[in-house]
Amino acid sequence: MFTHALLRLPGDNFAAGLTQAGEGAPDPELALEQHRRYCEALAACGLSLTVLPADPRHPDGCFVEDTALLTERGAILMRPGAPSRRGEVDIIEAALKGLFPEIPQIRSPGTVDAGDVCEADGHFLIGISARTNEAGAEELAKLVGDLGYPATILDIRNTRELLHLKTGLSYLGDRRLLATSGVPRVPALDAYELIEVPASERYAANALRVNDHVLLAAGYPKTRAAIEALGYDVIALEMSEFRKLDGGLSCLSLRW
Ligand code: CIR
Repeated sequence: MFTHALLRLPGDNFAAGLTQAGEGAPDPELALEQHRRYCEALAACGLSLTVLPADPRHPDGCFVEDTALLTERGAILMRPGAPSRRGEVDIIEAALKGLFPEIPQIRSPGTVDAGDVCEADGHFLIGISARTNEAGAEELAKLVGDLGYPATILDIRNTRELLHLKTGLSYLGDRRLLATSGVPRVPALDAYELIEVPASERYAANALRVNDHVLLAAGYPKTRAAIEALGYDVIALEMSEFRKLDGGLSCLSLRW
C-alpha cells in the first residue's frame, strides 16, 4: 500500500521543457489544472501529498519520478540523462531526507532517469535509453541488488517511440504488465501476464496502479476496457499538456 506521494507543480515556463512529441506547445495553465486533478486522484487513492512549488530553473521539474527511485527498502537518487534536468535532483533529495535513512546516488559517468525503471513486485526492469546509459543501468542494478532486489537490464534504444522504458511498460500488480509492442520481449517478462496496448493507444501504456485503483490517461478506450475487464477500478485523467512534453502519467509523482 502507498501512503504518500511527492509532486512538484508545473511552472509558468513549463512550455520550455524538453520535447520531441511535435504536438505543439503546452498551455501552462491547463497543465496546472490537469496536475490539480492528478493530485485529487492520488488523494482519492488514500495518499497524503507533499506538493513542492515550481522551480523556475527547471521547466521539466514536475516530472519528479525521473529523479529518484523509491522502494520499500530504501531510496536511490538518479542522475538524469538530460543535463538540463540534473539540478532537479537536489530539491527532491532535500524532500526525501529524513524519510529514507541513507540515499545513494547514481554517479558520473552513469546516467539514469527513473522513468526507465519499472518495478514489478520487487523485480527491477531497467531500460537503457537515450537518457539512461549502460554505466548508469549497471550501477542501479547493483544498488537495487544491495537492497536485495533482482534486476534485469533491457535495451530500448532501438524503439524510437519509447523515451523511457515506462513510456511503454507499467506494472499493474498481480503479476500483470501493461506493455506496448515496442518493449523488447526479454525472458524476464515471461514471468508476467502481458496486457498488450494497441499502437493507436500507446500513450496509455504508462499507467499507474495506486492501491485499489489504476490511474490511466483519458481517451484510450481499448486500454481502459482491457484493464477494467481484469477487475481494476480505473481513474481516467486528462494528460494532454504533459503528453506534449513527452511526459507520462506516472512521472508526475513519487510514491511510497
Ligand atoms: C523530458 O524530456 O525529460 C521531459 N520533458 C519529460 C519526462 C517524462 N518522464 C517520464 O515519462 N518518466
